[in-house]
Amino acid sequence: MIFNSSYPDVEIPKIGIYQYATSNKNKIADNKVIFTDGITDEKVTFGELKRDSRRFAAGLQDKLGFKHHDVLGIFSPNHIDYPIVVFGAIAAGGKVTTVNPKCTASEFAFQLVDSGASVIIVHPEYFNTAIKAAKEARIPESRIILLGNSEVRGFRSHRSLIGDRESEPVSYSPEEARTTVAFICYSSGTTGRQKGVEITHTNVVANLTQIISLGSFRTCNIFIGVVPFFHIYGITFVISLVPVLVSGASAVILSGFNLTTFCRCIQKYKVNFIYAVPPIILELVKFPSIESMSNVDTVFCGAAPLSKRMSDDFYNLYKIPIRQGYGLTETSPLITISEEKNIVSGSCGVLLPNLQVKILSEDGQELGYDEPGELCVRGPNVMKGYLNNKEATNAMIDNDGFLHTGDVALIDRQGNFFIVDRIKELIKYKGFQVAPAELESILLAHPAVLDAAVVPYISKEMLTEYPAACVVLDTKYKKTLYMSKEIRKFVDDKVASHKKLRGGVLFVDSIPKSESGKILRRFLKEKLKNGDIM
Ligand code: 4UU
Repeated sequence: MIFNSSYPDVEIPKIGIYQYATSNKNKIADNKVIFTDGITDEKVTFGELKRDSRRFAAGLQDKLGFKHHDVLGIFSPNHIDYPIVVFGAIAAGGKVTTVNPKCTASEFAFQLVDSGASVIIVHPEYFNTAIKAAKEARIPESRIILLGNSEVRGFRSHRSLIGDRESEPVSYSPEEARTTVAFICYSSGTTGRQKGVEITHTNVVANLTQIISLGSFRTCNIFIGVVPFFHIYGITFVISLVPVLVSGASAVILSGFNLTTFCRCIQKYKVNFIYAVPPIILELVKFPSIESMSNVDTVFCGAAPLSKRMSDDFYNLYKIPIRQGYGLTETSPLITISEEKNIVSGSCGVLLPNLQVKILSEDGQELGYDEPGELCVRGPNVMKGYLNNKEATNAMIDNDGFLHTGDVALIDRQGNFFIVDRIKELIKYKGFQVAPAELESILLAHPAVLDAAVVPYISKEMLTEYPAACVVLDTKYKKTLYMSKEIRKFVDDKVASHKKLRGGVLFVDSIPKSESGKILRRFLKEKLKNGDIM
């Protein structure tokens, strides 16, 4: 059966992201502060966001020849100027590819080349990596721009591009909004390596309209934005769209999570709405800080599984129920959300309006209520496709327009969704994606490794998954702790921090595979539970 949202469909404005975000339906004053840097207390008002993003768009056009459909890559932790850069590129009619600042130079270069980026905006701290990546991606150094004020070795800052001219933001017809790509985010989807997810203007506008239509954000006025802006969670939620759209809202921005700073900011800025991922919830449970949470009425958690037990422990301590959201980069991002007045512990909520879902059994039959199966979803927030990869797009979106999520879900008769398992290869370390295929190809390049598979080691204690390698060693080598360390170092030196083999190495005699050569990961996951991991 097909499950429909219990909410009536809402009308999705068929306009560009910039027009939607600045349409100012809520009559927000230009001098209203919408972003505050939680460390430096620097502020950006609604008027400044509009003015500086238009001026930055003009700078990109006049000084770098940035044109409609050009791609800008941003390589930075959360920063008060991040939204201005993103809105500027969008106002100029460009696309934005957001890059995890922890990426190595090669990983960054891959994303630059794959997305076709022609301009790099980099946080000064990550400048050296950007220089190397630009060289590898053959992007001239003159197109590397530093985020903020500082100018290093003659490289321009993005603020120096902000002159007096304000560019008129590019606007789109309904058809153009539907088909024009605004963001190219990277995700491995259900299988293989990272791929560029093409997210259109309508995808983003649709998802925000779907979420806002539930009225959930009515009472919330101060958000804290620690979820990374490069990730789809950060892009659509914290990068100003929600704060701007919701009357009177503002967001406190932090560049990373540190429990003490986080709690201090919540108290200082009287934050009432927290966006979190499960590891943040875990920290708040392990090291309770009841006092700092006195203004908080909403805690929102997503991007990875949160157990019922952890939700309940949190509630018992703070008396705040956790609202969950579930989604994918490929669905721009949200599919389900817990209703404000009906939060079911352990559930990731109910289906957003305008969405339809089917639950499929292993042999492709449509299932009913209370029957777990693969969740497939159709609606206006489903991505356009994977960039230059028709095959991967067709493998994920079926002929009826349903996107196959690779997650196993169960829907109860009240319409509550529960994510019970994941059948795709993807590993989520603290909400960050790790694609096993990428680590496997590195492992196979090690002279001692005959075959390898990477699977998640589930740490109940840390509430996350660690990438662990199952390795078949060449008989010339010994299965020792030394060998395991050597293999880990071999991989860890080549990848961003969240991809490191924190789950260790398990030496096995063979990698079980199906007749078609697919790694039987479930079997290896079981093996890890009892194996002698080194
Ligand atoms: C169990 O993680 C995301 C997007 C998350 C998101 C965004 C905005 C959550 C709440 C929100 O408000 O995207 P990706 O592409 O990095 O990873 C997608 C995968 C899913 O397929 C699923 O396996 O991350 C897992 N996931 C979850 N699992 C995401 N949310 C949840 C969840 N419970 N609540």
